[in-house]
Amino acid sequence: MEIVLEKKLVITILILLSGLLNLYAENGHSLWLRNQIPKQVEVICSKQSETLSIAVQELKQNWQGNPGAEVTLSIKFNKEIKGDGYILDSSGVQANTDIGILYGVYDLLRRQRIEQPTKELISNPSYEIRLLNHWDNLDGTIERGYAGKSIFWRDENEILTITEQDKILWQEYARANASIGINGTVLNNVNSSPKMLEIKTLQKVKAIAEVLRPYGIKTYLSVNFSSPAVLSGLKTSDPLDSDVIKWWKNKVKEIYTLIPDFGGFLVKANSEGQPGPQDFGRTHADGANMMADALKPFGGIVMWRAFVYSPKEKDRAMQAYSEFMPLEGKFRENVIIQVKNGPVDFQPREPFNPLFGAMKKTAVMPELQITQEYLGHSKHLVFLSTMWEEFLNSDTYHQGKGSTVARCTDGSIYPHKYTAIAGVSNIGLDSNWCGHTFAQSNWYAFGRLAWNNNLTSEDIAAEWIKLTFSNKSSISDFNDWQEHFLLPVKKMMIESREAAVDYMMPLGLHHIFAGDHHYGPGPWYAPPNLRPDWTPPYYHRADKNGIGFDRTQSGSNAVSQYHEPLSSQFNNVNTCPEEYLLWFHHLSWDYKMNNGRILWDELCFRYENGLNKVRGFQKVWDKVKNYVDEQTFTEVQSKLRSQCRAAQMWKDGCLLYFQQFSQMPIPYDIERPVYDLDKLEKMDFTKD
Ligand code: BDP
Repeated sequence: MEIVLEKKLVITILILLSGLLNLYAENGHSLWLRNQIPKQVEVICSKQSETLSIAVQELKQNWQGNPGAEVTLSIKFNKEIKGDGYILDSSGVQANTDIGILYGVYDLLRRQRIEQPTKELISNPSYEIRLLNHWDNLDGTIERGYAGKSIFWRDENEILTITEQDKILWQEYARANASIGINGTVLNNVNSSPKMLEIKTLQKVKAIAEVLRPYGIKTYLSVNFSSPAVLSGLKTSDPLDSDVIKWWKNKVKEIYTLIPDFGGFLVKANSEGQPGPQDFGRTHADGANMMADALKPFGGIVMWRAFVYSPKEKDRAMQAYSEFMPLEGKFRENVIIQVKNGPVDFQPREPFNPLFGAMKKTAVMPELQITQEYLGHSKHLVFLSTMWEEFLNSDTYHQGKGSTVARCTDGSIYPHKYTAIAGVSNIGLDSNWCGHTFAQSNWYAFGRLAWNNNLTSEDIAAEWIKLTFSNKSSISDFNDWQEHFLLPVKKMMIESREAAVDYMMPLGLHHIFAGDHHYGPGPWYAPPNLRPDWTPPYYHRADKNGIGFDRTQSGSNAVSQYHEPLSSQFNNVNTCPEEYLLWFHHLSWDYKMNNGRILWDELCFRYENGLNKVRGFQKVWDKVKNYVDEQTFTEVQSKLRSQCRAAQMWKDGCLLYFQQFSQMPIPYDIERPVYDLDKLEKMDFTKD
């Protein structure tokens, strides 16, 4: 008894100390789940399971409500509750499932920490399957990862070496995800190695799955379509070949023997050099259905990606729609077509992919990119929630006004057996998981939106800031903190994506990066041996006459892939929203904008505006020095400096390059460029 008491005392002292130290050093590892000194709570729970024990433990270790309160966790069926949803009321949490209870507990604790009163409420998830996609390779590298190496994979030759430290990290990962409602994870890159399906790799997946399971997280794998041939020496990987069908059936059985709750496969096929059914003269539906049939007896699903394009197509933005619409309705019910938010590729701004809303008879799930491949890696502060909100709220008009992407994918408009949403993860071994403290907000926002696609970015940002930066023990005056920290930081986050669009690719410009790293500016980048659709001039089309990609009826006619009235609206330069102007139109340099400026001048102003915004963010951050721990303060400050340098390079590089075509002066009230174009053209931007 005495020993137990002593232990408790030591732990309390440690927690107290860590609270005090919080302001001075924070490596960000605890994300939005920072320790607080708990108040006492009684938890009543009549059922037992690993998940419920976690729920009880979380309550006891984090309770910030009335001291000595009694909380009941009750699992009883209520038809108002959908899936893993829950009810919060004065007595505690009610749910249909254990994991629903855990989600309710996390919500309850979150509300206590952000001081949001817990009135009686029902919370049901918008999407049934809410997934992170890791683009992690078996050797530990991460495609488009900017926060260190993989938390799952390290060394292909020692795949089965699993340390206690690994397990602790996976558990922390699971807990963070569960706290925001994420319930699935694809453990490896969409450019998948066939070795992923080797038995020893699967044994490692089993070990990971065991750690994730109590937190309600299912594991999924990206698979390589040629696996039967490459891994087992079959003569073909043709999806209609009986040996191939048998191979996948056996493989699936093997997986489920190891991982009984395995989620299913994610497949990138016939895209960017990946193998697929078309290699054998078959369709995407043939390939997806073959796998779906193998998974069906076990309840598994296939997420088949629509990210396809070939150099022969006249407009890359049109290809997903052209290839997939004819297959509409030909997929099994456990196949979901996974579609990136935009028709090209996770650009700072794109209109929504026209497949959303158009595909009715086949389930479609959005794929968002949390890792900032095209938005400044982990160097730029860009809160992506506003971009996702814009996307989810985009009206497709397919079933009349109000047929938003959100409603077309979450089952509100088209009832399908499964609804899902995926986000490409930004997580790595960096101590703060995401490389940039503010990149954690993107992981957080993805989870929150996947749970509730009606949330606003304002609310999500406020929640995240409070959870991440407000340690009650260190804030003496909440009103002061709110005025001088919460509000300015939130404003900066909300404006950050639009700022990035302005300093990188305003007015509908897209994909004008220098090289494959997708970081700095490169409208000039066009090595002669590269596919044209992998070079910026393909997208910006700048010449003496003007700039922009003509996707109108007289151009590529991509506008025709949108439902009316969007199709006509985008087609007509007078009604096309300015943010998509150069996405859909090739316009002369002196085209008159709504505000009376000519296009060239407007472009100059936009770039300048983006840069000035980042300078403003630096000032905002400098002013909050006394409200954050020193480590976070200096790290973010230094990252804002590189973001500012990058914004300057973007502005100078793009304006000086496009000026060669416009032959017009940069307006006098705009700051002169500070970089030379020829230097920028030779620069390796990733080094800064
Ligand atoms: C692009 C990335 C590439 C990915 C590809 C994909 O540059 O690394 O493999 O998307 O989503 O954005 O398959």
